[in-house]
Amino acid sequence: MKLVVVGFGQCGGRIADQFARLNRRARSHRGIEITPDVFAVNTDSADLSGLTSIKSDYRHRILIGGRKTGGHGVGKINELGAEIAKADSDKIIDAIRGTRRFYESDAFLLIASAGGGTGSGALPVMTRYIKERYADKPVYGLIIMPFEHEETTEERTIYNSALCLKSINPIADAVILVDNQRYIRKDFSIRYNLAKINELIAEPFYDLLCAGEEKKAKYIGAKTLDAGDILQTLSGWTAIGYGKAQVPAFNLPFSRRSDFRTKSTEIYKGIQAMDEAISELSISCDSTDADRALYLLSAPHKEMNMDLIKELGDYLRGIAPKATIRNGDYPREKTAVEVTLVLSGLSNVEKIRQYYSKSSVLIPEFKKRQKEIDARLKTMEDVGKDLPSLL
Ligand SMILES: Nc1nc2c(ncn2[C@@H]2O[C@H](COP(=O)(O)OP(=O)(O)OP(=O)(O)O)[C@@H](O)[C@H]2O)c(=O)[nH]1
Ligand SMILES: [Mg+2]
Repeated sequence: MKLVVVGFGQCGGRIADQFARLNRRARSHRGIEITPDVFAVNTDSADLSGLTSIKSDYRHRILIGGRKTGGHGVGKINELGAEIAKADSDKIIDAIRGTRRFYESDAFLLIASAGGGTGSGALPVMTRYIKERYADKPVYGLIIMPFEHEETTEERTIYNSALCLKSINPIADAVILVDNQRYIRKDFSIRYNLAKINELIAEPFYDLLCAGEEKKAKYIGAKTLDAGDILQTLSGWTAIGYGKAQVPAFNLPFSRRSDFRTKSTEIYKGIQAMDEAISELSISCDSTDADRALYLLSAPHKEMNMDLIKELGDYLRGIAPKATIRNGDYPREKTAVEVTLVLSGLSNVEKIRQYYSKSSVLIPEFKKRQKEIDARLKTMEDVGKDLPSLL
């Protein structure tokens, strides 16, 4: 599957940059193209300069709102981010129109943080414009939720997130949710290592996008997972996960492959990888709530067998009983059994519910505070009303 990737704001731009690196890896290791073009859009010129893998010309690193923001961002005001994106939408659409072999791409992936200003405001607006312009291609959002400490220290983060999610949901074909906080649960040392978190966020897409683009016979599985399966699965609120279980580099002699113990070890490894994919989902959600699901098994040829694929399917059926399940296998030379999992069509995501309810409380509070500020300003003005003015 081929995606045209556009990152908005600092977070979106950096993760889009990571997708550009995934594409480079796919091209050099596998001779495959997964992102025909990658763009970064920002109101902050320094953030655009900090990227390393997206092409550095102005058509790929697109500065918007130059006159309004002076190239310094919108300072967390996502209404301003949205306004600037509306005014400069032509600039972005023009750049996308220049994508190499655009007709070969299957969909758009737009990326941004929910809690910032530029990305959070621009992403829903541009989703709408891109959908209007390219009615035949789905548009997916990849939205990054803030860390917990940001939510507690800055209420605007919660409000921005609620507004961004509420605006994107009715227009995007699917919204893949990523909770920053979940990436530091296991390893607190990566808390300030955003580059590492970005790698973890993008990694599950690697095999998922490559599998259907594979051309060499030895890497084609019994059931290829192609763009059609992914397009049919992605719908509404979505979570993505990835897990792996190492297998010994030097495997058992061929003669023992049919041994039942070997087979059960393979199945155990597959289940272990699936378990990890479930517990490492990009957002906490209730799997029984999923309307659609998809899993991709990627492993060395000799670790793969139909029993394993069936076992994984049965296992997933157990945790997502209502979902239409699609699957595929992707034989690769690697030292691990890997599972990529997508749960889509989620109807009850606690995190979103919390953003919505907390923001509803915040709106009157923000209004009250603004009134108080206006009143104080007015009082101060009154005190100085008899002074002459220099203007
Ligand atoms: N995972 C991840 N999160 C990031 C990264 N950079 C920023 N964030 C998160 O994104 C949110 C801040 O949004 P930014 O993307 O910096 O904001 P912006 O879209 O550039 O908007 P303004 O700077 O306000 O104009 C916070 O929740 C950060 O934790 C990153 O590289 N990776
Ligand atoms: Mg910024």
